[in-house]
Amino acid sequence: MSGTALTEQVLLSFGWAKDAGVQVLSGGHINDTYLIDGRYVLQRINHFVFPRPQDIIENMLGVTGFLREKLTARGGDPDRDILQIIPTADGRPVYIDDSGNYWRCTLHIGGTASYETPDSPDMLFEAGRAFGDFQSMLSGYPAVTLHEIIKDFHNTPARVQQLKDAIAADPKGRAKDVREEIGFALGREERAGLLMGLLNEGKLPLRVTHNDTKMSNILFDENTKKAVCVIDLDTVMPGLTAFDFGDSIRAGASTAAEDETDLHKVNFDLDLYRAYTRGFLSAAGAALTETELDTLPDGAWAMTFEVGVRFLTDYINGDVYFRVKRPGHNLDRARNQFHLALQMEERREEMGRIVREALEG
Ligand code: GN1
Ligand code: MG
Repeated sequence: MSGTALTEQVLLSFGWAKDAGVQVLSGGHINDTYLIDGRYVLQRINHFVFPRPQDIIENMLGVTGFLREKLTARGGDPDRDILQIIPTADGRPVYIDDSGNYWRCTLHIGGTASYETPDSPDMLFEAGRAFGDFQSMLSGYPAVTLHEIIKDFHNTPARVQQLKDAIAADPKGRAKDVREEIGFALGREERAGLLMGLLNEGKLPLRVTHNDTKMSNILFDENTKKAVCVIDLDTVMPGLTAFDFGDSIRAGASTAAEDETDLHKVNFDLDLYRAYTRGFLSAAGAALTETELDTLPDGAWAMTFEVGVRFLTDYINGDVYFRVKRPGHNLDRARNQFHLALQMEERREEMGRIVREALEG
């Protein structure tokens, strides 16, 4: 998706000067993000991906307000520990420009940094603790009041169906070049249906989840390397614990970035997995059911496989969803994630054992 130029009108609407300092931040694959005067994070919400940006704002206001109270009550620093929406000069939570773009601003949290991959197992422990804490703090939030931001976001079988639709349409004639990857994906349909099956049978509870729990969605204190704040609340909505746990593992327990093309460098690291699992369960373990605990490793596999399916689908569709920086970028990402998913299949038993060991402390 190409960016939409940040106009003077947008800057003025938030009460900033026309010549405010604008720095482009390019971490995410979806929204356009800018740092203004080193103090504010301004984002244009991608309304191709998020057809109802207003719903994101409403979810975010509800959830951040709730978390602020919780954090304040336990003596935290709500200006640092949770995102804060900065309203426009006329007091609205979002600015809608003449072309219908939604612009949202949050306070930049100084002295922090985000990381694609962890520096150490301790950092992964911290990430686990932060996302576990996020989820357990929100366990009292009325999930039914949240909008479902993207329908079937982590419904893996629905994602496989979208791949099949892309193969059938094949708008760029690319399907013939990726037979092996397609075979990998379609050969795993049964496994892909496990979590949604348990949800539908009432064996897994629906919770308030973050749904994009990669490492880079946590801000760490630059000095202490402690997790400070969970960011990117765009996809907070009802979901499964296994989604949040799993997405972190896919992104954090790999020894390489998700678009690394040298697959020898892409390894599922059990020490990193253990560190995250310990952190996550230290904060959320007591609240989880036996079935949730049993299926955490399946969540790791499902999120890895699923995003691989989504990257492959987008490659076949002509790169219309995820931002790409080079030809074949989405295909590289898909291969990388499938490689990782395969390693998780081979280590499924050990992954389960580590969950149990982590619970024992
Ligand atoms: C997208 O934009 P970003 O980087 O926060 C995507 C996630 C994927 C992720 C893969 C709304 O997240 O689901 O896991 O890329 N977000 C959306 O890096 O589709
Ligand atoms: Mg995101």
